[in-house]
Amino acid sequence: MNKTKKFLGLGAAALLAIGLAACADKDDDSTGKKDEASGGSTTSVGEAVDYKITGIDPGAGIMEATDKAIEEYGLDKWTVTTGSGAAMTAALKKAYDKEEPIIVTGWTPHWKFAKFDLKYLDDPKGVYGGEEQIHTIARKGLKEDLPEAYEILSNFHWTEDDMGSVMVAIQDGTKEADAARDWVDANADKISEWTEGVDSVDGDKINLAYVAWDSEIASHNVIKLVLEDMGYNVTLTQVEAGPLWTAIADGSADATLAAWLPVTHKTYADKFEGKFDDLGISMEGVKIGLVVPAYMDINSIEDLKE
Ligand code: PBE
Repeated sequence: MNKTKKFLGLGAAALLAIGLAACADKDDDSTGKKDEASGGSTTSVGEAVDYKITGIDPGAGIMEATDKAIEEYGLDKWTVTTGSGAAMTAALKKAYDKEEPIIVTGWTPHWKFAKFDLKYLDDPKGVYGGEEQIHTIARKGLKEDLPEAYEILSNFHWTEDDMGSVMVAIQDGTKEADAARDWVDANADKISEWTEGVDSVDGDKINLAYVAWDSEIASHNVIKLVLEDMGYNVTLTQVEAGPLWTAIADGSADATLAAWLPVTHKTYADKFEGKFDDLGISMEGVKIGLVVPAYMDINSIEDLKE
């Protein structure tokens, strides 16, 4: 089942309606690649976006994959800009509101699919992998030092709709902690599955590290509350992706919910092999790739060569 569609369908019907209404207004000519038959000058997608893919933070796995895509698809004129998840979505919104072409490094789950009508570019060479999974990883020794937290973190799993509802609430202006609290309060049954039979503790400290990607902001704020409700004193430490994996490997952070595998963070997982515990999968069927507004008339990464 197409997870993006599922997220749209179940997660944010009202937002989708707004998205579709906006979409119906789109002018077919504003595709970034003018129709040759219309007699106008032909602008390639590359020319229209100055041969730039709008990227995120340099340590993200999707940035490494995009460098590889540029090489493997022979996109010699192209570069990927660096920034952040927030800068990428701001650029996407700006272009979308003006129906201008833009190509971003994108991933699912993400609220942008609920707010904008977007599509992934096909990746026939499979550079971005297929279905990815989000793993929870911890430092060596956490199991012995904080066994209750280790068990809760191992049990933690949720769906794209769960994460989507937290992400959309944050995007709509709810404070991160409040959006997480609302979800936790509404999902006591799920949380009791993760905590069932686990003893509560008395203020033990745990340090969770994460990167400021919208998906990970949502998951870490939720698990923080779950662990706090079990008696933990939780610190969330925001870092870049490289330092995140290093912190787990050297033990300066206890755990993270931000490990995307098998492709996205393969370089980090290989580099630190044997230096972290994989506590399992919290979400299946996630995805990374190049994402464009649906009004652009390109469908494949190969179309960027033109
Ligand atoms: N992301 C979100 C991350 C993993 C989670 C896709 C931006 C990355 O590319 O490393």
